[in-house]
Amino acid sequence: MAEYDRLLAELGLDVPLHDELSAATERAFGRTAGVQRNRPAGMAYFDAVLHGAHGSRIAELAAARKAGRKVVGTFCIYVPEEIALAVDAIPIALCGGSQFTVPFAEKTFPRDICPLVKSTLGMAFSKTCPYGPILDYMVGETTCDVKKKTWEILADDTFHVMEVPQKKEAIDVELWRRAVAEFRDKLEKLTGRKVTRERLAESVRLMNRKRRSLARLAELRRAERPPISGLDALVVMQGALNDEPARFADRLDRLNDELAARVKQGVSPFPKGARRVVVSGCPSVMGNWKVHALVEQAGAALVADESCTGSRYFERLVDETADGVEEQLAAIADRYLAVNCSCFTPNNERLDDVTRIAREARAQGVVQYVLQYCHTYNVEAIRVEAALKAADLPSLKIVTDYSEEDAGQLRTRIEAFVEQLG
Ligand code: BJ8
Repeated sequence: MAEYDRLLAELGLDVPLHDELSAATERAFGRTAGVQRNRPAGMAYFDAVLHGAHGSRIAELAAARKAGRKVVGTFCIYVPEEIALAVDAIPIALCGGSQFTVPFAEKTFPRDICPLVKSTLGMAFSKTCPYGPILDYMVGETTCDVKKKTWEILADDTFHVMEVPQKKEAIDVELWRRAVAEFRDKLEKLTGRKVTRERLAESVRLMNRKRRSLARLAELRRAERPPISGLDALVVMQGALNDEPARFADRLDRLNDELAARVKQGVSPFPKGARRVVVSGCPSVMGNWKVHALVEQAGAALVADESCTGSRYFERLVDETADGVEEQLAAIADRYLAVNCSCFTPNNERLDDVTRIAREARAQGVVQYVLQYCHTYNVEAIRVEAALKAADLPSLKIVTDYSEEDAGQLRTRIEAFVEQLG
């Protein structure tokens, strides 16, 4: 990281504090993903994406800006990346997964809000986020209450808030389509470029290609002897939110080929007969490997993720046959509205997704992962548990933050859960 210290200092970061953040992240990685044995060789690239997120990727984005491209920060997978790419902007996810920066947010923000938001804000407040200084624009959304209210504090004329509806009725579809068209208008103004039919078709194909590669990874994880751990699959997913999409898809295709060969050879990081578990709920963004590690350290094989760092990001493609910008934008809007986030009501489709995904992966149980103070996933867990019970699938709800304080207690609960899976 030291090779990028000069760049980070030029960006106005507190470099010594940033070094402490990097060391804390390395320690978290070292006791989770880093300690695994028998990792696929292709993971080296995705480890490098993680380790380069505050170094090589920043240098790359800074160079792109110099060449005239705009960098657009996002906080939710509801923001359509295709539109940013169609005006040659670079969308980048900004959510924080490190406990290290949480106390910096707690100096001004309430302690009893979700750790993902606190970690993200804390990075900005402590001057350890290299993305803030290189962003041209930020895009929030009206999903959960904590995000909506946070945007009011951060918002200025380089910050746009997309209106994400609360329901999925005809009136909401109409509202969302208008929000997507408005987002297009904002980005055209920002970049001085027009969203054309050709550019949009190209970015739709690119993002669909990336989604197909991620879907293939999900399929490979369903093998009787999964060729990759759930922790490593999470590292890949976290990279998906940061890396350049075409390069990412290329490297993922190579990893998938390696995994397919491992399936044929029966090579797996798990012993035969390991219990199969799905994690469902809140996203686990870069820096956060806590629950995935605990589940696999308890001897289970994590075979799928129903989350925004899992199936919600890559399932369902944008219709590539839509013709003409307005029709293409509607196809994009429709694909994104099919993401089943707990901020929607009712959200029956997510109940179907969780049970379907668990069945497809032949899971024996589901761990519901709820970030502390995330009320929508926490309350929705009651319905998810009932739906899973009706499908004969046991589940365990974990409510936790990014700290290690409850790790011992969680370990005991997760081990007991895994043991009883038959
Ligand atoms: S589409 S899950 S990325 S909103 S964990 S900040 S919901 S209190 S991250 Fe999300 Fe978009 Fe939905 Fe996905 Fe709020 Fe919950 Fe915190 Fe969350």
